Amino acid sequence: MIETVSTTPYGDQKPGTSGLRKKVKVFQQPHYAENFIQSVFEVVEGREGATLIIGGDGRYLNREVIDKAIRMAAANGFGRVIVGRGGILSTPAASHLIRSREAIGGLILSASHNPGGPNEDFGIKYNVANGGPAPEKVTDAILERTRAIDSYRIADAEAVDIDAIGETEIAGMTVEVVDPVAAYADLMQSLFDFTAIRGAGLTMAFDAMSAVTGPYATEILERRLGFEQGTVRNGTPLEDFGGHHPDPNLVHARTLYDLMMSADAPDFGAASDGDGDRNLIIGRDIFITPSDSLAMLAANAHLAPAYADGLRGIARSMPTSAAADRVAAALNIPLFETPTGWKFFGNLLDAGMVTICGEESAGTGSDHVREKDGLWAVLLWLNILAATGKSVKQIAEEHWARFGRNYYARHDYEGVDSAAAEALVDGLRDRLADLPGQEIAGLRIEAADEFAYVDPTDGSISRQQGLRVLFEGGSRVVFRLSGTGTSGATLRVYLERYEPVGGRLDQDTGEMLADIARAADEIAGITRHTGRARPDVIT
Ligand code: VG1
Ligand code: CO
Repeated sequence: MIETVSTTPYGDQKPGTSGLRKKVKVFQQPHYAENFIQSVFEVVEGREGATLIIGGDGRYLNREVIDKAIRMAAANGFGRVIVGRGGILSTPAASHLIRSREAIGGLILSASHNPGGPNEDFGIKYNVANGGPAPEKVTDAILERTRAIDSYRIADAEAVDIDAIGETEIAGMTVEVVDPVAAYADLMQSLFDFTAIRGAGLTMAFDAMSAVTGPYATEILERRLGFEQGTVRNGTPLEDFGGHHPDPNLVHARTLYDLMMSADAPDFGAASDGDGDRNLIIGRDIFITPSDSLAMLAANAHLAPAYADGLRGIARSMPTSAAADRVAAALNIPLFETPTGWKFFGNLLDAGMVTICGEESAGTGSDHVREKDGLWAVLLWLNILAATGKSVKQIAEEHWARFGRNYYARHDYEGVDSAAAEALVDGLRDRLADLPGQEIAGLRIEAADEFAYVDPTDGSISRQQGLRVLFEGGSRVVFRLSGTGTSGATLRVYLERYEPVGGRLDQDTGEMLADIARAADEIAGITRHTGRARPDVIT
């Protein structure tokens, strides 16, 4: 039986950089999740009889919302829901399932790298038929629906058993529970030379951070590639990620970092985030910044079977360093600069204009799916190590010797008062035009602007995507506010300094960026506006 339930709109359901993210308590308000899911379904044209993928990162509330989403899908006319067993699907695995099962879209339940548990974060993201995050015109339409919604539809049925593989019926719709790992692991095996990796005798440590990649990494790294048992650490997904932030950076993956800097370091260290789309790469005795990782992967991708014919182009988000630009120039392929968030890469990938994409926030991926993909990046690195016989450090040093080095760091100021953060950004926006020609902290400003993006495939325009200040010599600082936080504002300050070939290529990143950090504070008045003397997180 289908029920129509009356409801009233919530005013705070605007999807951010990557879906709707809120505190669990917010999602637990009456009809909160239902309102959003109904609003999503109403903008899905052609949903009658269509297939929908549903899965999440296993965090607190995952099962409850999946149960609602399945019953609502049945009441909204979908023909089939495919759900990962236990409600588990990593974000890249969900993207792959949408594509391979020709689904009309998918609901991914995750707040990614944000912590989980009853007092932490939850999220819902809708991906479209290409497997990628809904583009802005879709998220805008969803937002509009959330503001007008007065009822939602749900099947009044028993919860479906999502722990047993197989098919059941609910209110005329088929629910198919699938192994969340198998199809994804097969896809990875089709892209990379597993035999070479297996035979290379490499050792590694993978930190799954008690999040969704545990079962994927165990199957691929330990079972299919033969890395020794215990290679995957924190490999069981927990509802609260063991109380940690499942954010693979030098702060939250500190144990892995310390291991990789110690005498016991294996050849290769990596970690992924809550929903499996991010990656952290650390070689023995060397941390690779995500921006550098993108550039190094692009420069060496042809060593893996799937990319043997070369790349069509590279795309990176604007705040990501320009290291990849130099690789694109050397390969004589185009480089696209997009706003932050994976949704902007989808059109370029669909149009065949780029093969590899990346973001400074530890996201890298390719045209094999339409999401960033943590394990994919790990496997491409392993394939490159196996094919060259070189260490991570060698690959990095040779890369810098050939292309120069983009020293890079991001400084995050978290939980800042929203009004203060807005005032900082608005104040700086007003002064942008006056900055060129000024000298600040010994650096001469060459240009300053606010980034806007025109999508080359459909002409759609996205404005206000970050303030950037460029210094003479190729250094720069970028300021933007996070669109994934759930309390207050997070100010992100992206610092970059280019050292050309023959320059100082083996220096400490913090020291090389010190003057740019000082300039950033002077230009934007970070301390004055936020009251903070230093960032909360440096990645
Ligand atoms: C952050 C990152 C962005 C990434 C997004 C989603 O967004 O900066 O690069 O695409 O998170 O990643 P923001 O607006 O907070 O800066 V994930 O792993 O949360 O899906
Ligand atoms: Co993520």
